[in-house]
Amino acid sequence: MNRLITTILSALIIVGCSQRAGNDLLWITEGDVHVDAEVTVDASLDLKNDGFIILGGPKDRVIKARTETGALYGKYALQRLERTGKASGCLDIREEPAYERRILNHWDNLDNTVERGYAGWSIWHWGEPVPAELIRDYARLNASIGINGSVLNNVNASPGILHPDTLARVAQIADIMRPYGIKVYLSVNFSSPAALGGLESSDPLLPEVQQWWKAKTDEIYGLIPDFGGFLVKANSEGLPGPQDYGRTHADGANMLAEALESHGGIVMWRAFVYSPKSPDRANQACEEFMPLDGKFRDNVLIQIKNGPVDFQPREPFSPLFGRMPQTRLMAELQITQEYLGFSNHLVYLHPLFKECLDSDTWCNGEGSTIAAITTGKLQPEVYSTTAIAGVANIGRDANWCGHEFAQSSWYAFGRLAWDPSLGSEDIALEWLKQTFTDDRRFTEPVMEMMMTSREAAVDYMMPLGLHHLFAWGHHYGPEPWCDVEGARIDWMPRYYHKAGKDGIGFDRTTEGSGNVLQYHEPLTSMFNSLETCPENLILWFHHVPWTHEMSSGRTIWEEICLHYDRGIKTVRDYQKTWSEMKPYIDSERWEAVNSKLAIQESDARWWRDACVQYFGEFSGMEVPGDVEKPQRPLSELKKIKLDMKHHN
Ligand code: GCV
Repeated sequence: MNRLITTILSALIIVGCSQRAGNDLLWITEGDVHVDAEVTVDASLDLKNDGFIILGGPKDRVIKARTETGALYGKYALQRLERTGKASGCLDIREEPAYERRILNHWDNLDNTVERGYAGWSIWHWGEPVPAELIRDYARLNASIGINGSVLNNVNASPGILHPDTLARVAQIADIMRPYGIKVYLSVNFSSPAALGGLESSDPLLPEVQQWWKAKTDEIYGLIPDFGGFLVKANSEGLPGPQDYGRTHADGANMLAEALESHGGIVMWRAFVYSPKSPDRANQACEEFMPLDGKFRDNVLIQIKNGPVDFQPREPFSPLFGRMPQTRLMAELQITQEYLGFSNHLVYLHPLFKECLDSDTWCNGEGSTIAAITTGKLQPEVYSTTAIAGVANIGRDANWCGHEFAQSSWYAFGRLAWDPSLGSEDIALEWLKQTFTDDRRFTEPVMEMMMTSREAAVDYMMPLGLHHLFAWGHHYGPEPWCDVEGARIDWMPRYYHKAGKDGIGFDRTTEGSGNVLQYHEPLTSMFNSLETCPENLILWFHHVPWTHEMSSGRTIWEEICLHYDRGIKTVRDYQKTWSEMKPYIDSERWEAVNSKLAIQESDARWWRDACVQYFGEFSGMEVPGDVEKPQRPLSELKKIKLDMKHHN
């Protein structure tokens, strides 16, 4: 299938809208009344941001909005209702987005590789003719789920992104996306004044550096009047930042914020930092950022990954969310499956995203969830703007995301950013009906697969709070034994599980790294005590003997074995279910998913074989009789070298 046709099919698949094809894809632009409704745009309407109202029955349907983009969202919403069989009666709907800025972060490089991207080259086609149709389709897909911002390039940013030639290209992309309500943002390299501008330093307190950023920002707004702002990764993983000059994150962020302020732009300053000297990586963001609370300008948001380490299959929420009450915070979720089997594994991520946003930080008593904090509900006076980011899983692959079901996590991110209270099941069903069929013989069993898939991945990769058992670098398969010669201690996976003859798990209690103290009560006490710590995080917070008795009455060793076994069996159940789904969808997509499930099942066994045998050597205990035994010897598994570069 050629790219154009598959692009169109995919577009129809995700938004589930018009059945028309070809250039008709532009049906949703202003003036095109595809939905059977009277559309009114009235700036005086009492609606927040790009909200909308849908009223009336099928014969007298009305969509009202304050903005053109709001009207567009109303049309998409009505089409979604039509396609999912919910538009037959009289509607009385009023929707306003929970977050003002709903942003995809692309980790795309100017050489068209995508860091942690598993769906092919960058869709921006840097250095090649602008793929206008492709970008239009991308924009339309995003608009259909309410996404209104795209950071085009990798947070590991090349100074070259701010070169005038590149900016001209960025402006072309912005022009294509504007009719769909999507603003363009850029990741910037903190040393750009020196690296690109030829200045001697990039010290944020030097007037010439401030002037350089101001001039550069003015240049960008000259080309892109609605430019969204900058995303910055600074003093993290070797990238430059204000600390190189003895300055703070606040000094750096505020300098950029000042340059953007008069244009209405924002700075999203990432809290993903860790210093090799600090004993617990999970402590480091709080240690570095808490002292800066209240010191950031109004147009700065601190962008925090959902967990304190790095997008693991399960982490507790990052305690930083509850520790900066005077600062605007936003969550960074990862849609691309860096630690979840790339685009080979079927893992529907809405449950993971929702687990984070629903987490109660207790920073202001019960109900201080991450959603309540970051949507500004808890402290409206602090939140002059609100935002949420998802690291994109999009590339040039015909199906956009590498796995047919990986689209569902892109879709889910957009729906969640619009309304974090929506349930995982509702979104999965919506997506299935629009993407495949509304035949219940298909949607019911397949939704069950989607709904259990995140937990299955946790089971067969890193159950019970285990984390970062990957080889350094590729983050695909298991290497709990991984020691990188000369590597810094905190990059060694053994550092994270601490398995030894005495037991397993990372002691983050008050007797250990003290990480529990970064949470508010009653969470500190709950995580600190072995009796009350949730078992699905036990090895995150505690180091326990192999014989530690779990609530099931079994030992932790037995539970580890059982979880790996359960993960494999769940994937086998998916294979069985999927084999029965053939009659309901086209053979091409059926085959594609089927072959990926075979990889997933084999990978799940690989994880089990590696982890159970490796940990078994420490525990000295036998695999329980009621689980399948590991198959491939450890010596063989240790020889597996994945041919994958750090980038892509
Ligand atoms: C973009 C992890 C990933 C890196 C990523 C980094 C980050 O370390 O492995 O690829 O870099 O997080 O989020 O900045």
